[in-house]
Amino acid sequence: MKSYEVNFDGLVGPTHNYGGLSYGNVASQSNSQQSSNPKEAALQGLAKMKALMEMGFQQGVLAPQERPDVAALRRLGFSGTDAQVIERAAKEAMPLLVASCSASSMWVANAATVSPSADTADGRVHFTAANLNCKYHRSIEHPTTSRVLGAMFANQQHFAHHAALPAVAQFGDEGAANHTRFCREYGEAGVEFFVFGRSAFDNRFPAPQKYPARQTLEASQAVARLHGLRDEGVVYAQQNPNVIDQGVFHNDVIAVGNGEVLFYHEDAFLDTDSMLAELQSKLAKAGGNFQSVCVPRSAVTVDDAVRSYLFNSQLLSRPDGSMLLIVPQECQANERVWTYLQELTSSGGLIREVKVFDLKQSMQNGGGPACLRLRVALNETELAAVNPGVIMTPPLYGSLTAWVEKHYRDRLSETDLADPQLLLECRTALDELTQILKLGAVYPFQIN
Ligand code: SUG
Repeated sequence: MKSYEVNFDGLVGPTHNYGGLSYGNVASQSNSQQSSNPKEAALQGLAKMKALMEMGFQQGVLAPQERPDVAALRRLGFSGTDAQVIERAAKEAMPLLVASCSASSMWVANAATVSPSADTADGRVHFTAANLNCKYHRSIEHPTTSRVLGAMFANQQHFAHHAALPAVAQFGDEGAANHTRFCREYGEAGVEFFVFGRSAFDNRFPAPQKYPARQTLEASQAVARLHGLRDEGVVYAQQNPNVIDQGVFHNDVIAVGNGEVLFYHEDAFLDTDSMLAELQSKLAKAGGNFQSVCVPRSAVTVDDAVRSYLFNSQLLSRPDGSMLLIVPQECQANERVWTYLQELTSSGGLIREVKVFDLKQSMQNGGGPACLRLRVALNETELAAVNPGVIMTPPLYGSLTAWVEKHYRDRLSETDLADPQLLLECRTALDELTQILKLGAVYPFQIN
């Protein structure tokens, strides 16, 4: 049976703004308080989805969340009508209003960890929503993420959904941003590669000194258990704590994998040699031939990687077996990175082509091409069981761009977040979106 990797991209929500909310994420911190352009952000994301669809890849779309999150503000003690809740939060605790307005759910690589049916004990595709517990503005995403994923992958014969892990730092889980899967074919059993930043219970693992390590080993292990993965199909590796301290807040800022290939920076991991040997031997048992492409620090520094997002790229398999790398424009702007990419694609290796996308609106918050997509490997039967409303087609692209043009502002600054009109605009837009994507009622304002 045919199988595919389907990329579900996060649609940027109408409150996209630069809140400076993510300590440890260099772009988020350095662009704090700049005014944003939500319309441009959403259109840039849609242009990437359209381009991949036109190149023949399976492409889907994941809906944004309801923001401002009035229910979250109520849990923090703000009361009255919805407009009063926003007004009081703006007056008494602006940082909490900013957090409750973040459009951060666009970075759907953090929505969940997904294991394809070929890897799991019960032969279903498993999803665990990420608790994103390291940052308040992201920790409020998972209840709606679960409802949206449930509406997209509703068929219980093929899809199993797990609630987010316990909401404590010991089980900090950032989803697929720290998870890669190696395989010969998407429909065959593979090796799931979980990368963690620290251990919550075992102090033999070194932790970063400056910035938080968001993913724990214990969270990754819990996800592997929930999904029913076999020990022979799992490899755990620790991120180098020094690169976390240089702004590598997720492993997908320093490494990307696809098929049998891992593309990574020399400084990305601790114990790289034993990790590569384990990946090689476990993939060999699954019938695959593991290959790695190491980018040396002499060619590209960690700082170059963090600024250009070279590794936050999408590594895609083409029908002839070769691979294509989807990178953000910032890679072209960095001379060392661009030179490296020219050499890589002309070296006769597997990665033959680079395509550049303008994702500046998202990039300024630390979200590149890979952050914006959640990969779900599906066989033909499973793909047919996905809610067809969320699969990208030329008419859906047309409807979504018209929807963005109609509802989104082209400028948003912090003071605009306090405007009660913004809440009404967002709810009107999202109500229409659930009809376009045929999701049913998934947002708090539609349910309560
Ligand atoms: O969690 N930025 C996100 C970026 C997530 C990128 N995802 C991956 N690497 N997979 C984060 O730090 C910034 C929001 C702000 O500052 O307004 C933010 O949440």
